[in-house]
Amino acid sequence: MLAVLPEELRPQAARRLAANEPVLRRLLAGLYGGQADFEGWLGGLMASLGALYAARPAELRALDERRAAQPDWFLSQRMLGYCAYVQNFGGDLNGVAARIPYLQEMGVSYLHLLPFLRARAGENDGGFAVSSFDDVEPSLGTNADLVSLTGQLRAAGISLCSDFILNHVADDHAWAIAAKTGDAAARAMFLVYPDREMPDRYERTLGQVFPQVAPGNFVQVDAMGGWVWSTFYPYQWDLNYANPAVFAEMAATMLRLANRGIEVFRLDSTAFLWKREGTNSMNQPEAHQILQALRAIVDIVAPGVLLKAEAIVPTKELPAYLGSADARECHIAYHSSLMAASWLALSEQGTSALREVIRNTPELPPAATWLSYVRCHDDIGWNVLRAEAGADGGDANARLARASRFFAGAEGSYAVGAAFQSTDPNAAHGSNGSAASLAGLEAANTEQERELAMRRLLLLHGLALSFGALPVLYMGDELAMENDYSYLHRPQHAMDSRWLQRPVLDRARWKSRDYAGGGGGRMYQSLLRLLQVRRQHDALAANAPRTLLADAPDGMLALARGERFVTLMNFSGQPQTYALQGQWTDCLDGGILDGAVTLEPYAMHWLERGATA
Ligand code: OTU
Repeated sequence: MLAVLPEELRPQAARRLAANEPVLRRLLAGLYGGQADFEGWLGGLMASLGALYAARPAELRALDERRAAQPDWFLSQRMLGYCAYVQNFGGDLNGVAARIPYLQEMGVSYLHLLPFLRARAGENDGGFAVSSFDDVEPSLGTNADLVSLTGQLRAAGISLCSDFILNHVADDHAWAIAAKTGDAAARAMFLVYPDREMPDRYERTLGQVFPQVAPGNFVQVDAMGGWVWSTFYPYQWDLNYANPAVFAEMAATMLRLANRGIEVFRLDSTAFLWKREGTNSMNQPEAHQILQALRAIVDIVAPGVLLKAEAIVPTKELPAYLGSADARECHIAYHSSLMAASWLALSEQGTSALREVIRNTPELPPAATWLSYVRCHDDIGWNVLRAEAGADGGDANARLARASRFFAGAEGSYAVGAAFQSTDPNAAHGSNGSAASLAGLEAANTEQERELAMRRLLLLHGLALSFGALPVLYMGDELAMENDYSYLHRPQHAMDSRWLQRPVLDRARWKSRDYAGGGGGRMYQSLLRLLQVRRQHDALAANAPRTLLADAPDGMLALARGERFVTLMNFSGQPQTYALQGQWTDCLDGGILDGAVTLEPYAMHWLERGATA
């Protein structure tokens, strides 16, 4: 690798190699050491990494050095994420650049743009079926627009996060096209079986992500002469990571994107990277080894880049994605259990499962954090909560199915949403709908109902913002945007109710966001206040200590952040009382509290010790 680098980069590269190459070699030997000519393959990989190192723009290399010197830079309470579809937020990449002042108004320092690389023609799962990782989707802009956007964002103190969909490619990706024409090397990038024997054996223990619209995990493809592994939609073909060529190609692909200025990669569907008969082929040890190898590569070539694991898996499986002090993996991981449990708590008006999730959330290694969120482009998946929902000895499935019905608006609930991928009212898969609609704003008829819905929205955001994580807002939620039903008229989307929560930014709401009287402005102004207070308190940093206060009533969640900061959250429709020790100041309204404090339905307090106002 050093040989392909220019002289002036060699000392730095030598240092990084000394620190990371032994780890990388061990991991790759574990995965691929049995292959013919492993050493030759590894040499080729290192040379390709060297070329990408040499091609890394100077500005990004400088960023790498700054961040390597301060590896916990992203744990600050001043970090705030925002997630949007390019087309819905700005129309195209240049339109997103034009919205940078809006992002700055909120204090955003991290922007996750949902898939914007060239997507499959026709249906493409909202861009999650990628046909070329090296080109921007033409309807969203050009590669030059991407480089320009990353530069403008960086100048504004905002890191661009891009999905890196490494588990699968579209069936019109160059590899898939070549495989269909009989190219053996391309075929080996995928998992192909001539008949149903192996698929049937695997299926015995596999789950299903989209049981309704894409049942099964294999698709019959005549041009391939058999069955192709496709965990998600049939046009999303899983890559075969047992083939070292897949690893080498995908590692280089990621670094080419990094060299365009992408600073964070959302590693999509990481749990599925390795298949093993007799298991659900999720969270396999090899999947972690692949991620750790990618991390070692990033630490050598682009240490300013962050890796974020999207693994929607049970709480106990999550910490592994953040590695340990001596096995570095991803820097960030979605805490989908915390997110789902906060909605469950609303539906139950009780926090027992949410507390169980928090108890199951371990301390993290240094320079790693959870990602907290209220909503995202996907459904609220209930299955991740099975352990916590059954912890009281009850029927977890029945409990989660109840939540699913609640958010579909059944049983007199205030929510307007849809159950996802399940027609069985006694089974739980996921729930769709925008935060505002699920929290009751769409169904609200009276000022009182609107007030309660607004409080629920702020409560969930308050938890995400005060938990100790990198919080990410989902576009539209800051303006309390409601469900978008237009997908029902688009044949390629009509069967996938996740489109309920993928609206185009409402210009009218956006324009009147300063006017606290309207629905959008009221949410926006209250949220801005929370964001402002959060930035001021280093007790709210991702890595500052967190304690669950066990003496709060079941309808409430009380979290201490260090000795001087407490958040009290009422998840129920009844007033709840909590006995404070000593004097506290409400950071949101300046009020002084002492002794027993009663929270109105769905109310929240962020308290700082002492009378500091
Ligand atoms: C991810 O999601 C993406 O976020 C989805 O938008 C994509 O459809 C999918 O991958 C395929 O690329 O299981 O851990 O239940 O939570 O599909 C990865 C729906 C996933 C999603 C699920 C998910």
